[in-house]
Amino acid sequence: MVADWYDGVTLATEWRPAAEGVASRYRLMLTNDTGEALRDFRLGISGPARISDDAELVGAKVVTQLSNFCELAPERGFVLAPGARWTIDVLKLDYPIRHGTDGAATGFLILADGTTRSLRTVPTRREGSDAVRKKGTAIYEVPEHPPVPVSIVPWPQDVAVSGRRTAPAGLAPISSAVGKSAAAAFGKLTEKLFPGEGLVRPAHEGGFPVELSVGAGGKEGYAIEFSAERARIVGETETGLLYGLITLGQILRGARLHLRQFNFPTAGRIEDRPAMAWRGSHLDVARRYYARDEVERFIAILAWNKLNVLHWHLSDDESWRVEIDAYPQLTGKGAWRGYGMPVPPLLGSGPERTGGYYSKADIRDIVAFAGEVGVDVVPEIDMPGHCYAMLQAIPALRDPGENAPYYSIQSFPNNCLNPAVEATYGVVEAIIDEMVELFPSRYFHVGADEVPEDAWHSSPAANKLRKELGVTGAAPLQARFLQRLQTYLTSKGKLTGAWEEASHGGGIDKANCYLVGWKTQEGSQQLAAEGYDVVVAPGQAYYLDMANTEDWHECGAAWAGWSSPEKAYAFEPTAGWGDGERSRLLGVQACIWSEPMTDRAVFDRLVFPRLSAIAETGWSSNRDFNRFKALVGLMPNLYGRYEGF
Ligand code: TNX
Repeated sequence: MVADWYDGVTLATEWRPAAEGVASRYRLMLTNDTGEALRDFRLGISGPARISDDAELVGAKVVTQLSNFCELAPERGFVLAPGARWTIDVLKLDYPIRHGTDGAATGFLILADGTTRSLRTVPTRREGSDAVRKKGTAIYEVPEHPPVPVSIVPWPQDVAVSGRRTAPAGLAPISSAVGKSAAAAFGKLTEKLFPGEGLVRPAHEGGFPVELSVGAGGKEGYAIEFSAERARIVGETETGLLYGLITLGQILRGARLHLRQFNFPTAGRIEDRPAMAWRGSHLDVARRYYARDEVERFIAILAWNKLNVLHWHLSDDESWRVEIDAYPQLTGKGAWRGYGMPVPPLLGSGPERTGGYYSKADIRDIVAFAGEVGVDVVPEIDMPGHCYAMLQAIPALRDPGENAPYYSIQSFPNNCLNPAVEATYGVVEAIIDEMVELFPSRYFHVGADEVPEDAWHSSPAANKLRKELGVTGAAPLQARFLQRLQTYLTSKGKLTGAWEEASHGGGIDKANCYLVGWKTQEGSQQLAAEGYDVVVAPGQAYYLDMANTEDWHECGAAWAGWSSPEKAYAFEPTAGWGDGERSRLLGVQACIWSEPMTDRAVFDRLVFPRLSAIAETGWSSNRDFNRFKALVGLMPNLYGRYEGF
């Protein structure tokens, strides 16, 4: 009989930080309350913290390890008696645990016959602290006396409104040929974001008439004129008109939900246009899979923040997420993780097969919806680094002569496409061919980040190429690889996007690319000085996987520090840049890396309201945190999880 393992066996983990004279210690405790003795088993864990194979362990030994997946075995013949506890002390981790979400999120038993049993795994505790992990978006209460009469995020360029009327029940956009798609897009947006609120309603249900008309405004600008009986939005494009409707929708929600604090104006004007052209958010769907519905709601949230780019991180070491007809194994093997599978459980995924991918039909729908709401979807296939899942799916792309490992920063062995293996180009070009059919964006992002310095060091093919080129190390080979990809993408009419490391080892053609600066603000400035078009997204301020504060009980990562909403808001993307450098700025972007998002409430805590803080930097020429704080509580989050719920 199989005991009720899930309830009966518990994995608890505890972190003791290093202090004077005391080394750090990561302790794993497995308790058996099944009433049966457990024997012949091993423990599997996954969660961001990594136990390296050279870690000093007391109470267990490492059987296998891959990045943050680890299989631990007790001594031979070990029996965990009913009521007993097995304690494992790990005395060396690759990096200290700074927040609870760094610890093991999933534990499971591996039995002698190779089958697995999930365990109850309790959140990692810090020794001496019983603080409960914070989850859900922090609450931003609307103050009794907000500093502005209308609720709009990001704040417009010029607000000169007056008068006050009871908030109308809903908006009734009146579109002729003009504004038809803006009105339809606004309907879809409000349905997704605020179902049941009836923000759009026809005249016979009391909808407030909103005329949509053509006029100057630029690509995304608009003006709204208020009168007691109607509002008129003037825009040059459907996106401008949609942005006008969004502004009006925000004003309406504020006035309706907080009638004492906010107004619905009866006179005056709002004039608005964005400060920056590129206002993006990156979303890593490789570390964690987000279903189509989640991605679409996320896109709707971007639009509600007047963000206009989704940088969609579709592949990484941990998975491959795009259906490619020519290589079905990419998703067949690469989209899934599980015990005994080509990609093991990672980052808290359990022993069971989990994952998913976007079919071509899904992608077409997502991209079409994004287009309707003014969001350009820039796909990213991360190459040549971060390719463990891809190489597990297509092992023929490895150099068969390569006989020694190198490790990525996340500790994946030999995870880079090899620039000296000619077959690589055929595969990558076939992938690009299929993807350019799906993504109409002018841009295609090819990754280029975090290739280890010693990548391909034991590959005879790579060493031969190095010799021919008279170069050493990985960077020049990576640059060559990227240059070939860029030439191919250019032939397809695409501009190449990449992370900042694409500038290393000789770089790529500056005329047909943009780079995302992620390490530091000065690094972005340097790229601009070198003549690259730049999107600024430094880890210290714009990485929404970093925790909101230093506190243990805040969720999130810590390698780039922490960033409160206020800090993200206050960040000046081009502080200290000269005019020439500024002319290279495309804009700003939030980066949502998913390693810590073991739980959707963690997502809501990490992403909101910082996403809106970055949106306001991208849009507004007039920033004020006090105003932002008073208004941002009205902005939607992805899962409806708020602190305390
Ligand atoms: C660095 S930023 C990475 C990602 C990680 C991220 C976590 C970048 C281009 N590479 O692979 O997910 O840090 O913050």
